[in-house]
Amino acid sequence: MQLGSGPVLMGVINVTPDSFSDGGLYLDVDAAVDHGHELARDGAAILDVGGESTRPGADEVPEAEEIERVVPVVERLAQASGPDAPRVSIDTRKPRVAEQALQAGARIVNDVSAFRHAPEIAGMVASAGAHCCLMHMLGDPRTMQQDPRYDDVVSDVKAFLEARLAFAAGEGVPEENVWLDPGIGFGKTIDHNLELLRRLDEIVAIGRPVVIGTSRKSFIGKLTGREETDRLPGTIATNVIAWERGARIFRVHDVAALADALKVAAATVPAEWTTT
Ligand code: HH2
Repeated sequence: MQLGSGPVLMGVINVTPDSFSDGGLYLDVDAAVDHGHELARDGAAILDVGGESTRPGADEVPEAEEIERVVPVVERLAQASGPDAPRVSIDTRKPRVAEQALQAGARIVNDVSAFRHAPEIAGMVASAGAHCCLMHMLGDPRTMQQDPRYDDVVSDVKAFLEARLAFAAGEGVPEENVWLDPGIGFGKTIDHNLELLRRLDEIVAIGRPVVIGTSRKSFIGKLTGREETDRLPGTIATNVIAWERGARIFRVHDVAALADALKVAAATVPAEWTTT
């Protein structure tokens, strides 16, 4: 997928009953597909479909249930054609979900475990000629917010992402098909999240496109005192800063607002480096 030099919006479609900010809204296939079309009209180049919440403390969803939730949605969203049709991404850690979503037309696997949960997904991505997003997470969603500690959060996350990039490449995924994500909120305190945003250029220096996901997250709630759906101003601030620090792909719920904000940010501070 050619990224070009501007910001790329990845719209979130949670086909779950329990996601932290929109759980239950898009559990029905038609509602999820309609929402995907709306996000695409608002400017999303990527639609990220997920069937398991990764909020702190969330329980795992059985593989068969996750497949039932997401595959019909992926299939319908992937039918859109034409040069401006959005690419569908599958947000999963599970091999059969990834496999069936790729068969149904997903072109990106967004794995919050960076292929640690199921290393065989790397080979599936390689054979499908798909892209992947590899994200940093300390532990797993059940335990990740229990006293997370790092020597230096940015250096530790950077070393992890370099190692996972090397793993993916070793399994046959071309490096140019790998995107990296520091995993804001995944086993991190407020200070860890802020430090990662402040020093995001160090993660960008790995040389792969960086995905950033701050949308509506709890550190914004803690800083502003706002509930999940009132965190748009904080979401905009963090994404604009991430753009200025070199992030290229922005995983957000509120695509229309972020498209405007990032358009203005990119006109003010153009990307310093481009990669595909
Ligand atoms: N955040 C969430 C889920 N998937 N993937 C990437 N690459 N980066 C992220 O920051 C990221 C992600 C959590 O947000 P959401 O999907 O809205 O919530 P939930 O996990 O409760 O469904």
